[in-house]
Amino acid sequence: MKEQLEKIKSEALEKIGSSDALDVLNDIRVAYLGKKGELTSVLKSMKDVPPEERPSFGQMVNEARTQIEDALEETRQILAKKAREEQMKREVIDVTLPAKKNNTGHSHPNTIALEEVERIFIGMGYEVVEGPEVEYDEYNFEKLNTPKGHPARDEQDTFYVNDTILLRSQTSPVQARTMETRKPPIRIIAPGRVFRSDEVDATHSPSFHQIEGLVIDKNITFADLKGTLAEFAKELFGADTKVKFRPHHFPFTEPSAEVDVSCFKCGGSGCKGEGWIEILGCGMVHPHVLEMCGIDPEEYSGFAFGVGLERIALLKYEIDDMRLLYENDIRFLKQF
Ligand code: 2NL
Repeated sequence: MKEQLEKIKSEALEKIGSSDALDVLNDIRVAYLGKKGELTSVLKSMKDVPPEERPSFGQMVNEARTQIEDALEETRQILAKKAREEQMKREVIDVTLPAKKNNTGHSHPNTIALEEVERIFIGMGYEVVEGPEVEYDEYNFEKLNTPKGHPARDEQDTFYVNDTILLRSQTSPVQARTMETRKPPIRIIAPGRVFRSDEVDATHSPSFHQIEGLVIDKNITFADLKGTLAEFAKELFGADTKVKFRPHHFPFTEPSAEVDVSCFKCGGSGCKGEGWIEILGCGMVHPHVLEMCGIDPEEYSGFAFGVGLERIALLKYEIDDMRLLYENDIRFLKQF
């Protein structure tokens, strides 16, 4: 037994002495001192030792255990120090290297234009309201005086989920919902994504963005509409900008108009066009629309307008193809 103990001890010490890594050292600890370790099994066979020799044998086992433990600890410290030194060498930081470039990204031209339009109308006391992109036919068309079979449905043709649900072709349903749920005075703009069944080209996309505005109060007249949009055009395109109202037709407004601004490049004196650029559509909210949205047309009147966000962005930043706005090429986007 004693010889076996000596053998185990010297074997353990030798292995500890030649171990070169912390995990190897740990394996040695388990192999000798662990629950099923060699030294432990020697203790378990104590019953085979004659009773009178047991105390001295027990003491020997304990001494061997202490020696092995001390050797393990000593080697562990040496190896840990070595590992730390190697790690320090590997992780040297060269403080003289140039800093990594920080790519912070950039606002999209649509976003810049939207924030500009919002800033202008918020300055005039408007509130920004949003609503769902998936809408009921009822809110997108019916309540806006465009019943099934109305010719205006053709140019506003969109994508249908089923007979009653569609992707909104304008943000007017947001205004219809607002009229239904709030009492006038109402002064809101409703920006957001809209959809049309259009082929992609330089000026069309099946998904684009609109900003519509709505004002409802007592005694609102066409003069309020003209003054508001003239002010909007001046703020957006410069103080010298003039506006021209051309009679038009929309199902949801009466009378209706399209608005041109004097070309901010040639000042209205004639550029490659006639010096006027169309920017939006507008009109006095149709009494029937007011009625269908729960507002008494005898008591209240109002105006509404709709502008294409992409159209504003293309004009303002002199971009000649709408598709550039959707390609997400950072070399293009960071120019604005
Ligand atoms: C355009 C210009 C327009 C409206 C949108 C509107 C909304 C309600 C009531 C009345 Cl809830 N009108 N919006 C009015 C005039 C023009 O958009 O070119 N649209 C096709």
